[in-house]
Amino acid sequence: MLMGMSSPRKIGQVLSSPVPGQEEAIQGWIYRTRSSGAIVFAVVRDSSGVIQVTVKKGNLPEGEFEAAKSAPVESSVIVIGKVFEDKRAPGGYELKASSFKLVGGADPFPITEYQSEELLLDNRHLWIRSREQTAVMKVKASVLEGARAWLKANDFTEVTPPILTQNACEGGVTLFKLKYFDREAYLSQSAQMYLEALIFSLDRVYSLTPSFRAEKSRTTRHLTEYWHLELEEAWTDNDGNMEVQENLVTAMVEQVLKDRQAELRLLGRDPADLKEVRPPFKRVRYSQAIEALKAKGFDLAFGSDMGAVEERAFTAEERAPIFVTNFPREIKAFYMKEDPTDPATVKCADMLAPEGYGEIIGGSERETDLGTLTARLKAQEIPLEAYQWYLDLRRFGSVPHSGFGLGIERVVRWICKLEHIRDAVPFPRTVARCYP
Ligand code: NSS
Repeated sequence: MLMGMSSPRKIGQVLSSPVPGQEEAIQGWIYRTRSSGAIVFAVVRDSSGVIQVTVKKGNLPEGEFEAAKSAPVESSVIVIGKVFEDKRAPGGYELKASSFKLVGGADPFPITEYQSEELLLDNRHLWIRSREQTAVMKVKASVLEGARAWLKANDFTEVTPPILTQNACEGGVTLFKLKYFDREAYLSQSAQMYLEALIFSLDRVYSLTPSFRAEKSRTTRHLTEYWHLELEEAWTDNDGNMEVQENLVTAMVEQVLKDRQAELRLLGRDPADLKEVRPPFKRVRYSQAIEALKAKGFDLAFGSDMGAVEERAFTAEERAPIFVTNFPREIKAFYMKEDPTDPATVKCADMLAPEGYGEIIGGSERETDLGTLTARLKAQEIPLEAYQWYLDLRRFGSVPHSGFGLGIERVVRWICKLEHIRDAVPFPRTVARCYP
């Protein structure tokens, strides 16, 4: 609250319990404005909604009327006025202003109704004020809130791994390299190896950090910087870990359905679409997925990777996420444990979001045997020096354990039904863009 003001209320509060004739103070930004002669209609927004303010000459000091008349969109204002019903106004009520104070004026706003995607991205710092972007950010906050509440209730401890690292957890191709004094280091692709070290004291851990991937390809599901929720648990195999994943994702969706139905609707996502998201999720082996895709006309064989196109086709008809397990060892990371019942494959699972959205989680049981792990690193030509500390974890009380990484923006993209992942983050970082 600003000094000397009678306590302002959120626009959403005013509209949800309107008392005709009652005086209210609001503070916000002009969303739309038009005037005709002695009357100005300004739609004002704040974080909770929009309301129409009617400013009539004679009802307030002349200077304030003139200010209201000439204030451009995105000017910030404090308004006092009485509540009146008006069926044509958004929300069904308006404020008739008795005071209209301009706090910060505005230059002509660079974003008008029809704008190119590029212009919106150049003006991202202003475009994030839009109702769509605001809705996405609220949904994202609920996704994180639902995740943290579930993780706390299930005894996972949040930890803070480093971002500067000398390990390439997910391979050399997508590493952002940097000079670390006289050495080379990278921006973290994954906290996994550090989380693996932390289970020996904390059993069940998770972290929420930015991860970095120097992805050169322009796709609708890759960012170069994204928010990564990673989890690791001791004494758990891949099946137990998949149960954690499906329960966690369900908790995220439930939190959104509890608090953000209006935002989902504004984004064009019918909340009813998400009702089928409840455990257990379907489980399909990679080999079965390949057969199903071959039947759809894809030219694939055991050992082919499943990319965005295959995942889209595979999940198009689904209404809840689906697990694909037992990928071939050759196309998966060095740390995944071989499945003794099917040695060409590893004990892993990707969780694919429905309706064509595709991968949102990559997880696995971890190789615990020192000799096997060393051999896998050598086979993938990974220099062992930087991994000695990691191999120590197998030398001192090695324990069965599993974990996964979930891309927060991938989940938000699916839940909000967004075309492009960049709209799931306020300031997207992609191969083409690091500004603003
Ligand atoms: O590469 S992953 O599949 N797996 C890992 O990084 C493991 N080391 C995680 C772990 O077990 N702790 O990435 C995990 C998820 C993946 O399923 C996506 O949802 C997301 O991270 N991901 C991305 N999101 C946005 N942009 C990009 N470029 C991206 N890459 C992965």
